[in-house]
Amino acid sequence: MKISPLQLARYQYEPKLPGMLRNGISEICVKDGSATESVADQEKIKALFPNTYGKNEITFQKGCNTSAEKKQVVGVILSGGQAPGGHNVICGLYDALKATNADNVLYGFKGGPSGLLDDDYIVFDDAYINQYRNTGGFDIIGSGRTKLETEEQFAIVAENCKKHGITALVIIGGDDSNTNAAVLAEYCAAHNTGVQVIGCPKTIDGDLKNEDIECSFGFDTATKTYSEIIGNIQRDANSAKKYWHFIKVMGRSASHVALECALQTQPNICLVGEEVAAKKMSLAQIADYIADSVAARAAKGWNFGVAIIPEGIVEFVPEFSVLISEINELLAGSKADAFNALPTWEDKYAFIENGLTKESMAVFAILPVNIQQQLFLERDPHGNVQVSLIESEKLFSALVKDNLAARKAKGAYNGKFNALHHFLGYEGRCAFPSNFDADYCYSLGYNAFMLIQYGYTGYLSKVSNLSKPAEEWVAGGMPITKMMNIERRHGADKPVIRKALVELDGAPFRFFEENRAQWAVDTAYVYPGAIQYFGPSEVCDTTTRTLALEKA
Ligand code: FBP
Repeated sequence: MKISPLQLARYQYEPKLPGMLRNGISEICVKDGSATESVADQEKIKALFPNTYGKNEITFQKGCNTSAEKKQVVGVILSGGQAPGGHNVICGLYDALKATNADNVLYGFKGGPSGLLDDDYIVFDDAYINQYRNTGGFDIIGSGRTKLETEEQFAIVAENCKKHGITALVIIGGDDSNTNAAVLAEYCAAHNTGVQVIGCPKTIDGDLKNEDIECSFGFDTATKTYSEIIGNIQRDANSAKKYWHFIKVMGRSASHVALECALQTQPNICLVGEEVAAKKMSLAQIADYIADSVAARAAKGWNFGVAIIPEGIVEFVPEFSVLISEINELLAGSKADAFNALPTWEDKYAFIENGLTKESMAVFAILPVNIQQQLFLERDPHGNVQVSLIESEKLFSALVKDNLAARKAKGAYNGKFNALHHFLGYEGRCAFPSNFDADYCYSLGYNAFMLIQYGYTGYLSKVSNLSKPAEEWVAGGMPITKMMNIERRHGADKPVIRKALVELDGAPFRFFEENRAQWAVDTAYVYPGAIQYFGPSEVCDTTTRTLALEKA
């Protein structure tokens, strides 16, 4: 296999651990913190997790290692979408495990949670691990989105662990995967399987965070990668001065990625789904807001600009989410077959017109035809519209175009509007991890092993104080149940980790809000450039604006 010079150079990078984990395994001990409560619904969560609820938070510190000496056999999986740094979590876990006892063994289950069910695995050794140090991607063992949530599945997992003598599992995933890790931990404790379960917080979306988990890994690298491209596009726009670029960025639900990219690049427009929902903005109002910027810039002779659109935006537009539920209802069960059998789009349109309420039909009618058709093309396994596949960047540019045409007809606008569209998603998920993500992930993995070694289960590997240099980071663990509440999912009450949405009274959004009016009309672009791996610390090691503002 041919290896790029950068990959070779990255093999030599030594990820930085928190100071307290640097003294060698024999000098890491536990400092007990206080007992925890779930963020809400305490009684219900406690009843559902009788064996793992309410445990103490812990931190590690320098001191004599008092953990039991026993051979450890550990399994690990990657779960969900790729996020830069996943390989380093496994490398950190492996290094801590081997440093503790050379006879310890690490199994990697392939293809995500399904690997645990199918008993599809590899056993890591130095040669294999070394090929993946400080690299992007999840290809070390692959990932998948199978959900581990039923008792039958847990029994299979326990059986497979028993077969290999595995006494601990590390689940590297987002909010859903860590919710399932907590349920699995409870199952294992209740059934005396002898298997500990530890989670690690992953997702580029940045929506697995709270007062304890300052950020999920991958968010730093992904947003830097997108911001580099957005900056490049801004510079092109400012050079050619003839296009408006509508750039959709990933983030299935929350708008953290869009907001962080806006903080890094200062575009003319950035929509934030959480604000749209809070203000109950309609599609027409959003289009009007963007068109105001286009018109103001056109008045200065600038017929160019950049707008960032979060992937999950449409679900935050109240009238659009009502439309989606009505469409889901309209095509429920066998009705979808009747719809699909209709020969022409005109016939289908009449069917839709007949089935939607007057209000939803009014929303549907203003959508460009390609978006209307997208709403009826792609369905998920439950038969629902796949909102993330809607080309919202094209939707909003089309609505803005109509809005500007109406202004032109009234003599209120005299500019040009040529739009180009981009979707930045997969480009960022497997980038070489930034130094921050390389260090953070390695520390999460290393720390996960320390939690295992000290016998914890149902805990999330926690590394905090992240806006400071790695030397000052704080390593420890937090019971996953602390992050849980009860939510309605698929018609039933479920204990889940609460998803972190953008807080409109939080410092990152407030900073954006204070500046965006100026960014909308001026050309205040910032060009972050590519992620740098070697060079001065302020260029290579600084993390996100979101974290800096939150911790300022
Ligand atoms: P996770 O929540 O699993 O980390 O995945 C997030 C994400 O990258 C979203 O931003 C995006 O909507 C989605 O995955 C895409 O999923 P897929 O890889 O299945 O196409």
